[in-house]
Amino acid sequence: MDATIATLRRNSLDVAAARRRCLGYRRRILDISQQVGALHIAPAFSCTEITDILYNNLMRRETDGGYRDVFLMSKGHGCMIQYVILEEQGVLSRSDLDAYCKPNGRLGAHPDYETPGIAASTGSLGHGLGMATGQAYAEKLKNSDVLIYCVLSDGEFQEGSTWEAMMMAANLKLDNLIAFMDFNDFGGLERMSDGHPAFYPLVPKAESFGWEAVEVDGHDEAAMHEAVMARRGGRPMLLVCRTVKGKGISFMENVPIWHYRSPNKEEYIQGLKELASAPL
Ligand SMILES: Cc1ncc(C[n+]2csc(CCOP(=O)(O)OP(=O)(O)O)c2C)c(N)n1
Repeated sequence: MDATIATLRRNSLDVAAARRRCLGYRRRILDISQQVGALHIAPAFSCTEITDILYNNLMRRETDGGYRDVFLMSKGHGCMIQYVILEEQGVLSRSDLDAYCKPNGRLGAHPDYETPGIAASTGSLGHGLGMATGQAYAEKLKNSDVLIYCVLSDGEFQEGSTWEAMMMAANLKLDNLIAFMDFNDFGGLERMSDGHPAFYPLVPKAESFGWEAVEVDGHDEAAMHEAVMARRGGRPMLLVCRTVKGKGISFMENVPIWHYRSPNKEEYIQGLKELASAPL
């Protein structure tokens, strides 16, 4: 491997720092929600810790500060968390975020690959894992050690294309592909467990498709870190991350309308208060 490349795998995880960062990201998303009429808050809060651990711990960086590994947000409507992390890292600017979903702004409600820091255009659910599979295969063909990380929703497993990608990634033994399923049990406005009971159990199902699979708490970065570090390898890996849609603000948690609604002034202030008093 190229010796000039910093292959810093951050094996240690500062859990308190991660909690502080995630509270900050949630606050920033709430602030942005006051600039626009609708914003996918709950989907972003559901995968805040997942996205944080990927950007701030698991993905390796090059010496120039850019990422060596690739992040692909398949559940495109969760992109607010990606935007605020990219803002913190200086890849996107404050004015980019202030112009979110406004005329002439470059950030829309779903990620666009022409935006700095965004690897793929997503939002049409069910395509991200296929794109990640293709990208992981391309890296294999190049004999590179780049890892492809994909965050996808449980709702995306209603799409046949996700299962096709599961099968293909296993056929190709893509052990450089690690997928995090944001398993909040909501696929749109209904619970997956109500509408799709055949979806369960998830870990044996993924294993029967040839994946290494493990179920973890998707808001517990230490648990996710440990699971990835314990990866056996030789196959693609799926982390089934148990999450709460709208995590962090009591009146948003598991309440379907917060999939896309922006809080009014009172709700915004209440949300800020809850975040301010959240345990670190
Ligand atoms: C192919 C496709 N069908 C329908 C939609 C409309 N849609 C937007 S979000 C969503 C479901 C949200 O549930 P999930 O994907 O599980 O995400 P999360 O609960 O994490 O927000 C749907 C059906 C879409 N974006 N793409």
